[in-house]
Amino acid sequence: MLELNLLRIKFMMVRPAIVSTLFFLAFLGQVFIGHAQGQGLPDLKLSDEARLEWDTLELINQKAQDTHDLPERAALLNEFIERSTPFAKEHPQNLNIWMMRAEAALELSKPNTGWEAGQKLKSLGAMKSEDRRVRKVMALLNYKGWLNASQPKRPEVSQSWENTLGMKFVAVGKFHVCVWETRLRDFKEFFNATRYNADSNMYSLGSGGWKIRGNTWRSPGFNQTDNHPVVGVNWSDAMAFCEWLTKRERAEGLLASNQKYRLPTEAEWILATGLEGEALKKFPVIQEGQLKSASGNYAGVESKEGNVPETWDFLKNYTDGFRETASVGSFLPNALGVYDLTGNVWEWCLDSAEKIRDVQVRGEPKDAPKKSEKIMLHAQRGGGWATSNLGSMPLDTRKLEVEDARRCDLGFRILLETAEGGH
Ligand SMILES: [Ca+2]
Repeated sequence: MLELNLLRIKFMMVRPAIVSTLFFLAFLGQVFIGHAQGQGLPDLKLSDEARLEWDTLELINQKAQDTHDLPERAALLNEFIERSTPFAKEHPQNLNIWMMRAEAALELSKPNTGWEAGQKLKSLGAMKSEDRRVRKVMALLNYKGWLNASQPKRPEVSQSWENTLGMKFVAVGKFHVCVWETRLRDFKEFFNATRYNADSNMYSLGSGGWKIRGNTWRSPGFNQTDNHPVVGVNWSDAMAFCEWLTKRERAEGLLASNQKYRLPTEAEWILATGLEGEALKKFPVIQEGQLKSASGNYAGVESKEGNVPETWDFLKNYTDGFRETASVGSFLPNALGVYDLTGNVWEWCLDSAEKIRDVQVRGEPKDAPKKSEKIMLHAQRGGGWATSNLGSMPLDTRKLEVEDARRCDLGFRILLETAEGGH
């Protein structure tokens, strides 16, 4: 009996501790759940309509957090940013909305949205907050350089520019040209955002020569890192990439309405070489039938070790060390700071040319008269890793091909155009 009483006394003594522990755990749970749902931060009283809109926005955001499908997540976060814009404008004192916009902007790499959210969060005292989530967001905005006092700049004439994909551009006259060929990482961003299908009819090299082997830009028949140039994309794929990127950066307010990405014309491509006239014929330097060393990534001796036919033609006295593509910028840039205009991958240009070709009428015997048809060709410049013909290397040479051609030595470079007018 005494023992039982003692136990009871002990229990009486520890009971307050148990109760307070339970309260504490419940409190932690609230905080945790609150954070997981994007809440847990001070909020202002909202009208019924605004509350409903807030719940809807939170639902979209939560759906984004719940999905593991990256393009779907990006689409939902984009939808969240778009839909929350009027709410944020009407409730500028609402810390929650700016936190969620900042987080979405960080994930989607949207500097303008991130900059705006950062400014609002600062004015709402976020710099002094002890909340870990707020501190983390502020640190990330700071790390990205989005907390600076001035708004992110648009590309300006004669100044270099880096876009939201981290593609670097130099100013050449009135336009900006990308210093690199479009990288695999850039095209992946496009694919992830749009699920654009560029998968069919790609010609790749193998022991039987150039054939359609079911390879794609993701898997061109050799290894590529994210910094290698994308290959196996046709003219329309390149144009679609430019259109997507223009739309994305205009929506961000980074491009003016008169600025857009596109393929360079051949004339613009030549301007990017920094050379003109006869000088174009003399570059890359070929002396006594041999290519000067370190001229670029062409089909040197190393290319023979790749997946190529036995009769593979290669440059017997040239070795550049890259069996297939080289990561962009592996060779020295030209005087304007542009890389790989000689070699690595052929680059699509905007220019087109019509051609009449004779085709056999289906079902007719081989010696029957052929039918003439008009086809549209597009220009390519620069030579590639599979090029061994010295005649097609000089900067003034062009190659014409149908727009749906996809090859494992063919990619593209983009430029940013600024037309007259606009705002
Ligand atoms: Ca090579």
